[in-house]
Amino acid sequence: MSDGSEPRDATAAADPRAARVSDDSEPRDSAVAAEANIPGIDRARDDLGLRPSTTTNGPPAGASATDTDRTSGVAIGSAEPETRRSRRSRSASLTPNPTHEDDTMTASTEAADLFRRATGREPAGVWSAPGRVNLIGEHTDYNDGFVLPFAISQRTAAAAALRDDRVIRVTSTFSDEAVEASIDELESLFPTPEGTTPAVAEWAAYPLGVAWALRQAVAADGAPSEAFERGLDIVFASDVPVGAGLSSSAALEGAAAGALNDLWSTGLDAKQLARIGRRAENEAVGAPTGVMDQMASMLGADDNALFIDCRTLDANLVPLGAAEAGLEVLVIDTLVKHAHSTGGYRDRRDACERGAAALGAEALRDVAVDDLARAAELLDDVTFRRVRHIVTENQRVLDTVRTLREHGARAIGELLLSSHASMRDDFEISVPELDTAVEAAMAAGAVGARMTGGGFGGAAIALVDAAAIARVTTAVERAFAEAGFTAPRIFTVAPAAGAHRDA
Ligand code: GAF
Repeated sequence: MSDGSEPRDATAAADPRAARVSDDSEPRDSAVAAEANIPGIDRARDDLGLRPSTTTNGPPAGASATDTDRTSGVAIGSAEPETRRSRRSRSASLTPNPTHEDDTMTASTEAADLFRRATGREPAGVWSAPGRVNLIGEHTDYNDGFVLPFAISQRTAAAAALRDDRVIRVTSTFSDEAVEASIDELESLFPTPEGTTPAVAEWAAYPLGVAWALRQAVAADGAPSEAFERGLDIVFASDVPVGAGLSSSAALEGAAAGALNDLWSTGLDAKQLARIGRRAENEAVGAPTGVMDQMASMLGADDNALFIDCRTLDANLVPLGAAEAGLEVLVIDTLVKHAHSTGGYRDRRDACERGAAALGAEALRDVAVDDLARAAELLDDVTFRRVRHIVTENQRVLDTVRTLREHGARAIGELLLSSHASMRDDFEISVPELDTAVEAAMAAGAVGARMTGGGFGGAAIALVDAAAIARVTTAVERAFAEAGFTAPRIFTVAPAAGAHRDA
């Protein structure tokens, strides 16, 4: 819930973009885009031979797992739905437990264990989805641009089973309250009106929002199964840090989507579930994000980054090759919390839309580096710098994909650094802690470093020689101490598998 841990900015109340955000969750037809005046950036993308891909579309989440249990629903508690908004149910007396109780526990085993304690029965299955690190391509996703994230091993798990009634009851290790809503109430709970907070506890707006968006997506074709009319108990546990820029929100959405898709037998594929997760985040939680995080969480794969064209949703695996190059990816979590439902993220999105409109472009994806001279004449200074970040960042993503393929991970350091400078100076989404992390890591010998994620806090990444991890870690810790910052949390990550059914 990197986006949901803090109250939303009331100053965004008048933002008229709710409908547009919803529209954006539908990818545009790549054939249409290709016919219309293919700008240079699209030719560059094509030169990489990266479209379209069918290889990463993915099976329905959990397709390889055993059959869904449709018989285990046992009514628990009174579970009578209330009639108006805010369905915080009685306290489940469960202590928040952000870390696993012992070393052998994973988010998956912890969710299953908590499910048994909360419901007194066995879960029908456990589904999990990872957080992500974005290697490069920041704020380009909602500009129809390019991104290169990878899924990480930290995951959120959902242990779930159908119920005999129509109540969806969600419980988690990050809240001591279970939240429940009837299937029939979802339409009155969502979408969350612009400028207001969700009608349910914000963490619960993610899974209940996914249930709402998923039902909207499939209901047009009629109920796909008898199970679709049944409620569920879903219990979440997670080891994705919240507010660290590692997309705990997409992990929560992905775990919920996997469980609901299997137990309701809706048969959606990974990309469809990614779009449903994004819709939940945009319209149920109220964070105007792009689709990168959900795509990375659903489609990530071991050892690979995922090159995504956010206009078409074409996605191609790109080997990161860090280990082959003797490198590791270090995450430096500044512990400065951010929330994308608050003003800064919306403000950047507004500026991008303003810039695209002034330049007569459908989206900034359609503006090329060569167009920047004209943009400088047309736009005010701030809008121009926002535009320049997006335009150059799109190019950097393409350059990074090419460089990884042709020269390996050790050669992308300069691109990471340029990306950070662009976010610091042009997009202005860095904070002193992130700049200190990048500078200290580089001074201690990192190959490259940049902030990752939406900015205004969260984490930086550094590409570091495996043998230099301790040195760089110590140098960053020392720099934080000297600056009087809270000590950061530093750990390594590697590309890991996307969402799947665990049990
Ligand atoms: C957050 C959002 F959720 C993404 O959609 C993306 O815009 C990112 O910030 C910035 O690249 O993670």
